[in-house]
Amino acid sequence: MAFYVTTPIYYVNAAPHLGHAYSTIAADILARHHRQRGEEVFFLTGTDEHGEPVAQAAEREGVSPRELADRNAERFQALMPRINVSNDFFIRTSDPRHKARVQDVMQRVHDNGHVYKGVYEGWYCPRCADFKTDSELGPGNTCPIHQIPLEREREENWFFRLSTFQEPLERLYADRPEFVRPRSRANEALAFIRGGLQDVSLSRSKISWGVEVPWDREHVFYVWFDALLNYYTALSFARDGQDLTERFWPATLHIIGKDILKFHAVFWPALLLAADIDLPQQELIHGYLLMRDASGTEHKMSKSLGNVLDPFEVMDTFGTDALRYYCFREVSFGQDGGVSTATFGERYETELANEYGNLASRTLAMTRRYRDGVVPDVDVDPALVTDFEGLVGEVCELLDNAEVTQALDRIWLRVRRLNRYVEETAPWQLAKDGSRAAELDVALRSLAEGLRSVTVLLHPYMPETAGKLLAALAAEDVAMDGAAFGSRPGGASVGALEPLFPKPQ
Ligand code: ME8
Repeated sequence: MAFYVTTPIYYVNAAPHLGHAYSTIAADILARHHRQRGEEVFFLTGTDEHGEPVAQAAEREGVSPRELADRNAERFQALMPRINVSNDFFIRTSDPRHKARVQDVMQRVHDNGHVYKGVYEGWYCPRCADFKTDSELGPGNTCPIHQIPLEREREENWFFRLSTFQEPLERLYADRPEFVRPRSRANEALAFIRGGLQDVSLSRSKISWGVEVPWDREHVFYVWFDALLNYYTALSFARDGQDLTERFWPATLHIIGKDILKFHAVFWPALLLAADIDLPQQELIHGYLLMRDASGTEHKMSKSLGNVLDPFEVMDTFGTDALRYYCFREVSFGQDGGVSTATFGERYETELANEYGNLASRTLAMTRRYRDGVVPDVDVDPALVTDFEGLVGEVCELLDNAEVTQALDRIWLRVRRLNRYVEETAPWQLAKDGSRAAELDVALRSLAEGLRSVTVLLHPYMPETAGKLLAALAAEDVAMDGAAFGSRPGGASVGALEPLFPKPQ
């Protein structure tokens, strides 16, 4: 089985923020989960470096587009280990190997008869790098996303015959209702398609920062065509001397935010059809993280609004895993939802430090105190077996549907179950009564095994924490086929463990 997951490639016109971290961590959770299942995984992220958004930002900062791209691409590259994502490659669209491959594919689109020369006249938002139809304009000919007045553009361009793909795209959505998820987003894309597709500009002649059109060197490709193709081109050069296209194309899953639905759900499949390339299996459209201010009002996260929850600050103080956990626990993946330092603090303390961290430290401490650090080699408690029954299957099924939050919620129910089990069995009472040694054995063994099982399942969400805890439990294997409660024998010697989620200094 091959699992190929991608994130959007991020514009290098600004520094990375929480929104970028969010999409990338989501992809990482799925990549790690599929590796646990023994699948062959390829996980791609990277930067989108051409086009007006970057050229204009460079001009504002008085540097060349390449300088700006290099500077910010480095920051995005540095983000990846910082948020502990396990991407297999980082693509930069300024890479000459990407450019060459884009030219090959686009030449094919041209030779297949999907391209013609025409004149574009209309509204263009340089921040979106998007041509707006009249129905997409805000009041006073503004961009509804960036709230800036739009420029009227007139230019001779190469056009892509998007209009001829109306019927094939409608058929795609009818035949493959799961192509875009959630369903509400598929419906949105379909409504756009049914509204009538107009041909789109494929090139620009006013800017030179881009991939040259091979049949007309005065033009560069419109940045979105160059950008979308990254998902395909990367496979041809991500590994020196190897072409991974055969093995991993079509992609299993593109993860994107709702802002770029139209490009992925309309342009991208049309472009692939035009180039005779297989379509990806699925696109998962997630919502927006919004900033909740002190009054409880939610705002779009935006650099210009200055209300961005700084992921670096959170990670410096509380650790990377706490951020990873919080984002997917607090906001149901797929929906929009508010994040704030206040709700972060609450979840850190009650869920991570108390429910999970304390469960871990108590279990290990009691095993050391009452059984010299050896997990008793007895059967686990049948009561817990029932409560854990089917959990691994449920988590796999939910994550097959990219239900990242729901899967986490199911796991967390068991974390809470284990906490109740500590209270119910009260091992410190059993330890006082020699005649109840067998009961104490079962309780300690069940707690250690329960903790191991939930931690294997939590590994994709909190890889660093899971690593530490599983090492202390002397059970480092995170393979999914050993994740089920009761599937590993007792008898391990447990080690020491520093508090997993300490109070911040
Ligand atoms: O659009 N909440 O790049 P971009 C959640 N280069 N996710 C968010 C977010 C938020 N508040 N803000 C941003 C581009 N994102 C193009 C993509 S792909 C071929 C080219 C995430 O830097 C989300 O995934 O503007 C969104 O789609 C993406 O960042 C946009 O990143």
